[in-house]
Amino acid sequence: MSTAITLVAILILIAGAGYFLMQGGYIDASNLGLRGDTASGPQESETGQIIEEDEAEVAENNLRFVSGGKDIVYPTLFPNPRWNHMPLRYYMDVSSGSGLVGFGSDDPEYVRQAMGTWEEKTGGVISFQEVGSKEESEIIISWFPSLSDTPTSRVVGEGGPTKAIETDGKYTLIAGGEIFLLPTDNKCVGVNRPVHEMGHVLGLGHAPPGYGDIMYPNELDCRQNITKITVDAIGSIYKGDALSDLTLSNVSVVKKGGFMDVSVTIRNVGIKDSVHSSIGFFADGEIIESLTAPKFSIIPSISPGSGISSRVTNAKIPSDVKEIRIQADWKGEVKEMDEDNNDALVRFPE
Ligand SMILES: [Ca+2]
Ligand SMILES: [Zn+2]
Repeated sequence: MSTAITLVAILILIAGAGYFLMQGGYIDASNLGLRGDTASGPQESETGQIIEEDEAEVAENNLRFVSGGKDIVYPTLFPNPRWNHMPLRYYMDVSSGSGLVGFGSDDPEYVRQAMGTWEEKTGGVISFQEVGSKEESEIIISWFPSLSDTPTSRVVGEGGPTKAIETDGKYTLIAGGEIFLLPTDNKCVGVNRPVHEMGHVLGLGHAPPGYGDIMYPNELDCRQNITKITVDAIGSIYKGDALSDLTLSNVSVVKKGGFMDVSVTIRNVGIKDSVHSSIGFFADGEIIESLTAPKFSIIPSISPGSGISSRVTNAKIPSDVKEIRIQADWKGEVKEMDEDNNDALVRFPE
C-alpha cells in the first residue's frame, strides 16, 4: 500500500476574553469536536516564517472626537462601549418601589420620559422598548430606599453595564445593564437621574464640565440635559453598522516536503455573531482544493470575543511552495466591520 495520507481538521471553540461586573457566567467554552486520528507524516519539516498577520484595531478608554469645533476627550467605562442592536429592552421592577416612602406612579413615568429624552436627543440612534418581565429585558430598573441598600457595590454609582464583552477589536460589546433609583417627587430629579444612569448603561463615563451636559455629575442643576457633546459621543460610537469581524491569530504552518500542518485561530472581534463562513488556504496564490472540503473549510458561527482553532495535518502542497496564505471568510459570506484584517501570510525560506 502506498503512503496513505490522512487529513485531520480539529476545531476547538476558544472562550473569549469576557468580564463581568456582576456574578454569573456568560461565555461557555465548548469543544466542537471533529477530532480524529492524527496521521504520522514525513520526518523532516520546516516551519514557515509568518510575514504578515493582520492586526485588529484596538481602542482606548476615551472617546476622541471633534464637537463644536473643539477636540473632545470623553471618558467611557470601557473602550468604545457599544450595544449591538436597538431598541434596548428595559424592565421596570415596580414591585421594588411599592411600600417605599415617596414612591408613586409618577416614578415609572419619569423613567419613560427619560428613555424618550435619549431617543429624541440622539435622533433614534439610541432607542428603548419597555417590556413586561425581567426575562425579556436587557436592562433592569429598580427602586431602593437608599442607595447604600443596592445589592451590589458599584463603581459607577447607581447604574451601569452588567455584562461587557471584551472583543479584542474596535468595540467593547455591552449586553446587559441595570439602574437603581431613589423614589422622588421632584420631576426634574425624577427624569434627569435615569437619563444620567442610562448614559452609564450605554458605557459613557462622566462628560467634561462646562457644557451643562446631563453626564456631568451635578444633579442639583435641573437645566442639565443631553447636549451636543453626548450626542456626538454616541454618534462617534454608533456610526457604522453593528457587524461581526473575523480575523486570524496563532498561525502556524509546518512544511514537511510535499505536505504541511497548519493551525490557526479564527476569531470574531466584532459585536455580532458571525454566520457560518469558509476559510481558504492558498499555496503560491492557488487555492488548495483538498482543503476546500467542508470538513476543513467550514467555520461555524462564532460569538463576539470568541474564537475557533482549526488544525489540519498532512495536507498535500507543491513541494516547492514559497508561501501559504490563509484567508478567513475567503468566499465573502460574512458581512464584516473590517474586510482587510482576514489574511495571514506564511513564507518559506528559499
Ligand atoms: Ca475581518
Ligand atoms: Zn454618574
